[in-house]
Amino acid sequence: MRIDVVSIFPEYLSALDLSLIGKARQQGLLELTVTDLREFTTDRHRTVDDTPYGGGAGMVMKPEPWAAALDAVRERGPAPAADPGVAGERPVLVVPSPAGAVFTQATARELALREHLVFACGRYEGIDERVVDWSREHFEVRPMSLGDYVLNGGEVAVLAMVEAIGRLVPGVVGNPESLVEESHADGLLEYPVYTKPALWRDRPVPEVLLSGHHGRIARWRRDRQLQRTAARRPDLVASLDPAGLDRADRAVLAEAGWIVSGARVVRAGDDAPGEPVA
Ligand code: 6GU
Repeated sequence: MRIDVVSIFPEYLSALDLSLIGKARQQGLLELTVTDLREFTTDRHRTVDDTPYGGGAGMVMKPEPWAAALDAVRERGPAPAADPGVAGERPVLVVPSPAGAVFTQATARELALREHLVFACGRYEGIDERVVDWSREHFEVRPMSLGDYVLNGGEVAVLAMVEAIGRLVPGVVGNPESLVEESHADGLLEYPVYTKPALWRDRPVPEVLLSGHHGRIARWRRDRQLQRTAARRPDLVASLDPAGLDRADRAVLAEAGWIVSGARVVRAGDDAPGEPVA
């Protein structure tokens, strides 16, 4: 996979030299290039922003440097792959913005399958919208947000997105099994984990985990996932597919105040008995 990041603060992205992602780059699993947007300015002051048409606070990123930078990145992109499944596919242009669609584990899984990802880090009030429109001629454009809060620019969001995507690229995470049992893998939060010592500051590790009984351990972990998700992320519980819930799952959810009604999981009391049952 090839990843390009365009930013006026390339040093921000130096964290991608470290840890798992840094190692994947050294191993050639990920090819990552950070490009300084100011290299594509033409004036003496290397200007990347200007005042907004229509007035208002803040500055807007000018279109010309962005177009030149994105042209350069596109030309440096991977040659059409030998695999007919990816040959000829357009690069993805991720535009980090609090006004984007929310970036989820499903987004990370989807983007991990792509050949070439380009991240356009905006600063100030954002990039002139015409850059985004024009980019659709050459890229699959994906405005993406980390969540409902505002950062000063896209760089920190790109660090998060590249890490979430990069670890799903085959070979980047040493033991692929660790990707199966983690938070969001199956729409639930991860179960709590423990290590030695078995007794620490008067607190024992839950006994079942020392039992060696794999079936009971799996059930205990599943129960904790369901309880934790119900307590912390009711939005995720409401998105569960009842087809994936066995009797024991349903009992745990009922204890937490959630019942299966037709094809949905709903808060007990919110079920609509008049509705047709799927
Ligand atoms: Cl992707 N960018 C910015 N600037 N702020 C954000 C964000 C992205 N996601 C949440 N807040």
